[in-house]
Amino acid sequence: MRDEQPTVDHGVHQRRQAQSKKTEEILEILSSLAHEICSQEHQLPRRIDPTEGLSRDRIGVSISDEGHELDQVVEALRHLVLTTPSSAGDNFLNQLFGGRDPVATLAEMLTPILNSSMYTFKVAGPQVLVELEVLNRMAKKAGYQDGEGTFVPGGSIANLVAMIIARNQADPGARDKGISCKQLTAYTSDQSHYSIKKNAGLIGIGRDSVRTVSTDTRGHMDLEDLLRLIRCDREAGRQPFFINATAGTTVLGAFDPIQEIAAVAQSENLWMHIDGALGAPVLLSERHRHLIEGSELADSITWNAHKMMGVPLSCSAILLKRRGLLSTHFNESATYLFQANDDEFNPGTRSIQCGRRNDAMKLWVAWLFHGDAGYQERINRLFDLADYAAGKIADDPDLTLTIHPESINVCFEVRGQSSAMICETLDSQSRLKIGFGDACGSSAIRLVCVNPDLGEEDIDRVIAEIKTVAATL
Ligand code: ABU
Repeated sequence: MRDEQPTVDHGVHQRRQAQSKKTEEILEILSSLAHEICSQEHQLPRRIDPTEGLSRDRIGVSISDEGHELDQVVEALRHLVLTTPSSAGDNFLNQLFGGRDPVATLAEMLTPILNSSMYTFKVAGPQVLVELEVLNRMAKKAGYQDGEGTFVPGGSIANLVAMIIARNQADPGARDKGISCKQLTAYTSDQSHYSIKKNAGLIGIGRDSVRTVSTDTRGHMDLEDLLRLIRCDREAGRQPFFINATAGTTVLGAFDPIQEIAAVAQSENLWMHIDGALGAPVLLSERHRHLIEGSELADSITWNAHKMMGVPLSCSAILLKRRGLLSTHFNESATYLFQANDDEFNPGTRSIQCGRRNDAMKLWVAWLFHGDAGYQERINRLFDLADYAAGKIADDPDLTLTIHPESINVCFEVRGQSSAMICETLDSQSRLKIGFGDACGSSAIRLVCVNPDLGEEDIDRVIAEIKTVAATL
């Protein structure tokens, strides 16, 4: 509750009343549009041709010098949102996120109303404490007893933060003077996310300084190949500095052998990072935690709560085992900004960004509501759904299961048919959004079981739709 306000003069009072009326009107529109979106989200909208652009014909108005009346703008907005695919519907299986957690969504909808920036306690108040609480909880779950973390705009940036710190630790002058070790080299598997290579270009070591380690038939990093590449690079005078292990690869959902990779990182004195953008939340499941056993041995871990934990995008954290590294590598002096409070409560001193939206409140509220137990149940349910889908596919003579899924991504092919063509046709006919990827040497449909609100009957329906469309090609 707010403390009693001082009395205000008549003009100020009238202005505040007018502002409050406008806000009320906007909140009513928000509620009405949100209801409309939710009531229609299980039906994918007709796919539009992007080359047609946002024509006045389609939207009703265009951006102009003069602007438009609010009711015209609201009508344009209504048209836009109702022709936008919702990722919460039961025909959306295209990404590593999907569905809607209503409690997390409630907090997310309040986030822009507060419109905090998470750099200082002065501006964000108790939101800073909320952020510290969820980051500490995630770090503890990863096995970091004195860890730290920060929220970032997505898994790619979380991996970037890890690579920057690893580079600076390997080449201590890099932050102030630029890179002096010219041949810093990173290692990641051929199944890992593209951000590792992209980030190598961003941190000044060059994309060609990333070694692609081969994988076994289940998509796990091959340790012998990892050791061979490190040795070759050392013999060639390069300086290995970073190994990325993936916990939940993008296509197969495979988990690299964390403990074994950690042993290599330790013996070779390399930074070990875990890209757990997809898979880190298995830490919350007793049944599946073994997949990431040894996480406490890694120096850093990426954890996206907007995937398996179902929090609205984006909700990505980078966690560090050693407290203090974020400040060492990201703090800058800014007397116009950091004016009060201990830096512990000014997260901007530990962040790659300056202005930063609040991604913590929605996770905090969801975690308050579900507890560890609710998340365990959710994660177990996702794995069970994937297991069910894999069983149906394996038993179907028209389908080929790529491998039995290690987590929630089920990859398969329709015999004799192009996975790309099937996915494109399903999308063009607004039946299903589902993607495909290179899996164990061929192109497979990737069914991601990330929405716990789907039932077994939805999996049956999705497989039937895929087969129906495949039969028409
Ligand atoms: N950032 C994950 C890659 C996108 C996806 O496959 O959902």
